[in-house]
Amino acid sequence: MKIGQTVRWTNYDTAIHNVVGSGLESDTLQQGDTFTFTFEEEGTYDYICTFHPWMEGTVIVEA
Ligand SMILES: [Cu+2]
Repeated sequence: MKIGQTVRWTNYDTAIHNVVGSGLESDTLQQGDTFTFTFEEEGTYDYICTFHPWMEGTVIVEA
């Protein structure tokens, strides 16, 4: 991604999930809920779902 771009996470699952780590901290996402975050700094952002810590992701932001 480029600096200034936004990611939107949407929970399509019936289970609850969230997005936590590297400065990201969503509320608990019920089915149909979304979480958006605009990345203003270069870097590698690793995150997990704290309810299911094996669910992990990475966003890489470049200038
Ligand atoms: Cu989860």
